[in-house]
Amino acid sequence: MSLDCQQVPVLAGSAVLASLGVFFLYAARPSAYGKHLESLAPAGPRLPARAAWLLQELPSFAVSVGILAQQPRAVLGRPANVLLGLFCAHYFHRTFVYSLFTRGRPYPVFIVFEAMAFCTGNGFLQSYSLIYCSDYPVEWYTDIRFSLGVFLFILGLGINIHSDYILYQLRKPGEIVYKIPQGGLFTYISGANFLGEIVEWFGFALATWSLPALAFAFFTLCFLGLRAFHHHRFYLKRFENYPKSRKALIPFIF
Ligand code: NDX
Repeated sequence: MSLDCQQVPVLAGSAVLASLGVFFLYAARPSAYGKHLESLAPAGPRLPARAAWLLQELPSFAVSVGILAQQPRAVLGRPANVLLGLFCAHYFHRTFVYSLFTRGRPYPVFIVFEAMAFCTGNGFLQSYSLIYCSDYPVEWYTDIRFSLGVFLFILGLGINIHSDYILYQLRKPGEIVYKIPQGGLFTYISGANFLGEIVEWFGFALATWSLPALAFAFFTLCFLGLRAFHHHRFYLKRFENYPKSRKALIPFIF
């Protein structure tokens, strides 16, 4: 544990993150964007989806890269920096690649502001706790938690990107209609991209063995698990021919 580490804010931030997840489950309503926009937020200013995703995700990337860039070159290979590098890589993709390609419908401005606040806080919490509060031995690279965690992180990232690509291909440029996703994990579940993201962040929590990372994985499970459930319900209502064997989030189970 580094002497500069302030434990109380790290614990408080983790508790807030986990509580936000519980709050979403308790409220049992998905956030009002995408498929659930019209039913939950019928009016209000909107931004094109590409600009909205770029703006709202950018703070996670900027904060983590900013903190990583301050590290002396000589210690860039230490486990904490490599793990923070994984976080940066995810948000590089989400900020600059996903947002460039999305064909989502216009996005509520108030959600962009809330998400920017969330991404700033979470980006800082994860980066600060890794860089200033963790003390991994060099042997961490051969620890089973690191290997399995990084494996799950990469597997989840792959599933997430592949599934988002399937969704992206359902629409022609300018279209905002909904179609039945086919292929990949969508054969079994409606929330294939969400399952990928959940696996990814639990992998990160395992590889970092840190409380803030576990709190973020738990938040992701609650937020996206709920969203998968509502997406599934949306599909069953909208499409009479929706595959009956398809589940919401966990193949063959739920
Ligand atoms: N962004 C994570 N409020 C969120 C934004 C909203 O990255 O606390 C959480 C994230 C934020 C949220 C974020 C944090 C909590 C906030 C919330 C707002 C309020 C909330 C701040 C930061 C909050 C207070 C403080 C008040 C309590 O038109 P469209 O958009 O539906 O089109 C979609 C299209 N598509 C289809 N096209 C044709 N046919 C179909 N059948 C289609 N189905 C979908 O595909 C989209 O263009 C695209 C993907 O849509 P969808 O709905 O499957 O995914 P989406 O939810 O948009 O997420 C996109 C990706 C995905 O990979 C997902 O895993 C990841 O982002 N994500 C998303 C949300 C959070 C998150 C990851 C995480 O928690 N790790």
